[in-house]
Amino acid sequence: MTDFFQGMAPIAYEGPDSTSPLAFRHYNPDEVVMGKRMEDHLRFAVAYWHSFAWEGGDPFGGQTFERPWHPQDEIGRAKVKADAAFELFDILGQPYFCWHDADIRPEGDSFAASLRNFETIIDYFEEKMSTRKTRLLWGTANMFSHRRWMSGASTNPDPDVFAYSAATVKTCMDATHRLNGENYVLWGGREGYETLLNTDMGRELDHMGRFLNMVVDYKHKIGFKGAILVEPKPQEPSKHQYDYDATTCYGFLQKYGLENEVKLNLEQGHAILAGHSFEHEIAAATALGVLGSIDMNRNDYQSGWDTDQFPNNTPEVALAYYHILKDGGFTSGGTNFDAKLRRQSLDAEDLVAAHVGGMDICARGLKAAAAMLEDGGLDQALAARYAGWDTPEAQAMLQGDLGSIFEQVHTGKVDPKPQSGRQEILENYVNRFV
Ligand code: XLS
Ligand code: NI
Ligand code: NI
Repeated sequence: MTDFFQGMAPIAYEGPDSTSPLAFRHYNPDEVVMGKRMEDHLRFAVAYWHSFAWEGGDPFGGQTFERPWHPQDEIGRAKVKADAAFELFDILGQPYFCWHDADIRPEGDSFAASLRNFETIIDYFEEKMSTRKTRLLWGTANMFSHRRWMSGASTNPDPDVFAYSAATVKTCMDATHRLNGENYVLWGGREGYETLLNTDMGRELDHMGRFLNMVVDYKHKIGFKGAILVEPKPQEPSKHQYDYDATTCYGFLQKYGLENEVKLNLEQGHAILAGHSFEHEIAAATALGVLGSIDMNRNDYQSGWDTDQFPNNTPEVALAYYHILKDGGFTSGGTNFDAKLRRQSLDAEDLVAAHVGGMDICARGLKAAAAMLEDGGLDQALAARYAGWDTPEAQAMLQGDLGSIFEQVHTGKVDPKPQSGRQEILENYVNRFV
């Protein structure tokens, strides 16, 4: 036991009228929504990097947090950090967590030394997980913070860095497999460029495609049953990242023969950076059959950065879950809070309250999404809007060619009559539920 959370009690569901700052008003794990427990729908995860590794710095100033596990350069303190992390998991009762190798272990002075530290902590996690219900949603490798990755990981012009990346991902996949992780994620923060003047884009994409094929081969070799997920983001830290957004990723996966092997981990803030909405990214991934998991957070709409704030906008979250539920809900994926405190939020209580609020917003969004689906209003509107395609003539046209279609139109058998898209009516409809 650390004294970081000062013996805080597990958070309980108290219902919408509760005025307690540390109670769930909407997240009731056992409540059944569309035939499934809320906990099993939402599959919440705490992100180790934001909640335990990040020290409160920003581009203009350093550390603001003072935690019992700082400085994070020593294995004993990495264990204290793990103790505190599992205390938070117990307080929140969320079923999952996620990590990067670099979040959980101190960097050693060689690859082998870092790996020893990593394995020590994986052992420590395994022991803690053996007495709890906490599970691993996904593991990943941090191949963007250390200076060796400054010019990319698998897309680095230096083959030695490609090799170091392959070895690193192997160790992270091994550890994820050992802890029964349900997915393995690759986010390529430095897989992109700062300037095209020094970048051979075609070669870098080929290397990235080859690398991802090696990852998939290794998954099968070790019998890892989880999903391999790529996380799109258009920029930051690189000026341009190759995994720009969902549809760009899909094109990449297709080119390298991976569209049936790899799915996407979509993040709210990354969607916004790409000039999309979160529901756009989810709808695109479901249309292409590659929805894997989500990183839930929100961006500040004024700053233009990936501010990774905890979600607090029910309508946005409701539309995201609407598309997820419509797709059948998560299988191996879940809702990872890739979200961090503001750097002035110094206290342990802030960390707990941030997750409680985020979990509640997601629960509200999920309930609203389920109510919309059960009511069926949006589905009916879609069916009505596309009803013209239900006729045999319209279906036959899809098998036809430009010439035969021309004949139909030219002889006057076809005469388009514009109809309302009913956008405001549909927006009003959604507002009844959120
Ligand atoms: C950064 C990404 C990162 C990934 C995991 O913007 O969201 O946190 O989720 O590497
Ligand atoms: Ni992010
Ligand atoms: Ni993320």
